[in-house]
Amino acid sequence: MSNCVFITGATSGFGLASARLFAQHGWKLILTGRRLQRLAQLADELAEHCEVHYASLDVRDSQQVSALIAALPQGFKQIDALINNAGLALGTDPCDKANLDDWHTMIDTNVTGLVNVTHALLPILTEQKVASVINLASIAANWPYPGSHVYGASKAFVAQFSRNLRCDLVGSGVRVTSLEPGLSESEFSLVRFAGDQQKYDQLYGDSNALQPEDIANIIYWLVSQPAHININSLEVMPSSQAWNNFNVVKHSN
Ligand code: NDP
Ligand code: 8X3
Repeated sequence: MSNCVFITGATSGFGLASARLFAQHGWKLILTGRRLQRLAQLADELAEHCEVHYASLDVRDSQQVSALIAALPQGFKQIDALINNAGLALGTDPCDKANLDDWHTMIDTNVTGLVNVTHALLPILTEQKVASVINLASIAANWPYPGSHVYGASKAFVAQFSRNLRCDLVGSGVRVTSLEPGLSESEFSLVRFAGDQQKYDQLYGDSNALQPEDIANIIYWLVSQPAHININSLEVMPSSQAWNNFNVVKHSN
């Protein structure tokens, strides 16, 4: 019987690349995201490799999450891996110029949404002999940078939530990983820059950023580890990225 993976945010970037990779390996896919048409196209593309179930889902809505899981069709009720990937950053302005609605949206999606999906799927995951939860945190969970404020803090939640889940799930067969990527080229920055293609091109041009396929490979590797191994956290940057100096502001009289 094939394994089954549940992916949030499968319409783009890491989630979409993971769907393609897991399909190549013959996994059953449960693909979710808000853009239903993209999910339908992806399901069409992958149907020759594997069985696919897809459904529109806004992770912020806990009732939608539980209704979707209660309505999973036969053959998709046993889930071996959850990729908690749906998430976003909005804006790069400093905290005193940031928009409060953007802060709420990031918290609602990256924190509440991830918690909603995890809580709803844990009863299924813990029924499996071996299962994996891969939570998409970020380098922003570990390292501060200007303009990261709520985004980075929401990802720090994801990283710590992952460790705390491990404490309760130890011995259950459910492994949990906080995956913490750095600069990666996807629609992520188009969303963050409110669709500004020029800013997007400036950020990624010649940067040799990580690609969604790189992250998908890492996710597949994590999930494929033998049952006795739990990778607690994995931080990954492109070789072209590193930390910068501490900032010192000098005041002259
Ligand atoms: P993309 O913007 O390409 O993909 C984000 C996905 O999240 C989309 O499929 C989107 O689907 C989904 N999503 C957003 N909001 C919701 C919501 N409310 N409900 C359901 N789905 C939602 O970004 P990436 O693939 O790059 O990012 C994936 C994850 O990785 C995010 O959590 C991000 O924070 C994290 N990350 C990204 C990095 C990067 O540099 N790109 C680096 C480190 C971490 P839809 O709009 O159809 O709902
Ligand atoms: C995305 C990586 O550095 O833009 O999580 O915060 S970063």
